[in-house]
Formats: sequence, structure tokens, C-alpha cells
Amino acid sequence: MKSAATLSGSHRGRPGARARLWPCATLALLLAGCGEEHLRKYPQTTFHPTTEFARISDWLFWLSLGLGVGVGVLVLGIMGYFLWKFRYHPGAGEPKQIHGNTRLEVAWTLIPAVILAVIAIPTVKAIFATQPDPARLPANTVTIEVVGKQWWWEFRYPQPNGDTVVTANEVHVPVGRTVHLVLLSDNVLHSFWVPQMGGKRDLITNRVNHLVFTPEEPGVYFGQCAEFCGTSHSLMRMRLVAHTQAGYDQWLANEARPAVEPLPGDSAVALGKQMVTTGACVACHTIEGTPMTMRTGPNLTHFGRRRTLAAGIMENNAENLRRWITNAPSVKPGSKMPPMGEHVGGSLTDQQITYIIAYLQSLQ
Ligand SMILES: [Cu+2]
Repeated sequence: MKSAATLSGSHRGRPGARARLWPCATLALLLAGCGEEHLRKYPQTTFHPTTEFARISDWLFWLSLGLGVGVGVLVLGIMGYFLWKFRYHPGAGEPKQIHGNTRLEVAWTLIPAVILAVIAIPTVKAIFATQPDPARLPANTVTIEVVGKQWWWEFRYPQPNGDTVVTANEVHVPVGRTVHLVLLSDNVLHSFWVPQMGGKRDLITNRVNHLVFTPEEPGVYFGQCAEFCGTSHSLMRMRLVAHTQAGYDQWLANEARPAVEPLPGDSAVALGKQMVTTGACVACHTIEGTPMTMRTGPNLTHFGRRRTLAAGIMENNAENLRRWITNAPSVKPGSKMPPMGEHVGGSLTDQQITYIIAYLQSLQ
């Protein structure tokens, strides 16, 4: 960005030089588009592939763009040449007509067919390469069920002992191992998309889809639903957290444990626990280790550890949590979680919400 601005700025008032610098400025912008700055500004970019799946899509994009630019330059060049060559000459009369020239007809039918074939080969190869048979994945593959909800994500980790670790809106994976997502929806169509991990894939009510990729670099990756699924579709976001194997094992071991017990003597947390586990929250949420077992809303067992809340739309902190609990539909229109604050028709006082926040944050 900076170099492009300097280029055009330093030659203000010299139109010829400015015109010549446009291609340089465009190139500088394109290169800037690939840098770390771009990634920071636009974390949902497809231009920083970090899995084999994402690299296949990226390569196809650049190949199609390259061929498209080549064809464009060629066609516009030839057109420009003909416009100049056959420009109006006084007294030249009608030019020679060439309808039905068989050679030309064959040529401009064959050339596009060849170009399409050139694109089709890597495209079909990419389709097969990104749809491996789920039955033939490596033995150490991590399998995670992804359930699309309105408007959040449930992630389920089946464990060898028959238990299932359940979390929401943040999917954790190890690097260097194949990740196999089993995609389902219990309502409408959604589409799982973490651009740096690979292409979109739909979550469909009466069909199981699969998405397979191998994360290579630890980090936090942004994603969101990519299929219109109702009022708050654009607020259905998520984070994919890629850990080292050790970090992943640690995370999973913690998630597999029941909720932490409030410290004796911490009365705010204890009061919050009592309100959450006997009040309205029971109707929709699960907290392992308490009597709460419902799946309408996200599993809250280790809620305090999550970076974000309300499907990735805001940071998980006390202030946002208060906004959410007080009046969720004002943050996420159409949310199934009703307003809970007493001044918006709910039953909780501000003080009670303070206790609930203390308990939810203690769920580490
Ligand atoms: Cu959706």
C-alpha cells in the first residue's frame, strides 16, 4: 500500500509518468495483497493457504486467472490491431466480406474448447484430490462431527472410550494430522468455510458430507457459514484453532473433564452456579458435571476458556456476556435465546446476571 501511494504521489503533475506508473502501482498492490499485513486486515483470506486442500484451490484460482488474463490480452490486442488496421479511409469503399470462412469458424470453436480442456483437467483432478474416501483415511485421523445450528456451530469429538467431547464455535485441531469433519445440520442448509483450510462444504439435513484437510501451522483461523441460513446467517462465525500435538492433547484432556466446581468461599460463583443449574438455562444448555443436559443451545462446560461468544461475533468478556445474557436477540436477531434481563421482559436482575457471569467465566 505504502509503496503504491509513494509511487503515484511523488509524480503528481506529470501525467505521462503517472500513467506509466499505474502498472507498477497495481503490481505493488497485488504483492501487498499477499503479505502479513493483508492477513491481519483480512483474516478470512484464501490467499494464505495452510493445508494441501487450500493450496489446490489457490493454485486453481491463479491458473484460471493467468489463463483468463492471457486470453483477455490476446483478444483485446487483436481487436485493437484490427480497429487500427481497418480504420476509416476516405474513398476506400466496402471492405472484403468473409462470412462463412470455414477455417476461421473451426479455429474459434477449437481454441476455446482447448482452453476449457486445459482448465478442466486440473479442476477435475482437484475435485478428486479434495474428496478422499472417508473409509481410507490414515489411522491417526482426527474425526470431528460438525453440526450446523441457527446460528452457531456444534463440534463433537467422539472419544475411544465411547464418550463425546462437545464444544461450540471453536474447533480445535492438531497440526500434521489429517482432520476429517463429518458435516451435518439439524435445521436448514449451512456451509462450513475456513478459507485458509480449504473450500466450502455444505451441511445438509438429510445427508452427511465430509471435509478432509491437514493443518500445517499452529494458529487461530477465521471462518464462517457460507450458505444463507436465515436472519443471522452473517453472524454465524467460528474460529479454528490449530495446536501442536501436545497443545491439542492438553486442550482435549481439559475439555473431556466435567465442569470445574466453584471454589468454596467464592460466593458469587456459587450463587451463579445455583442460578444457572436450576434456572432457565437448564432448558437449553449442557454443563457436564451438573444436571444440565439439553442440546438446543451451545454446550457450556468449558465456556470460560472460549475466545469468543455468540458464534464468534464478539470477544468473550464480562461486558459482552452481560449484553448477551440480558438481551441476546438485540445482538443476534432471531436468536433462540430469549431476553433474560428484567428490564427487557426477562426475569434476571443485573445483580443476578453478575453472579451468572462469574460462574460462566469460572468454567475453565
Ligand atoms: Cu449457516
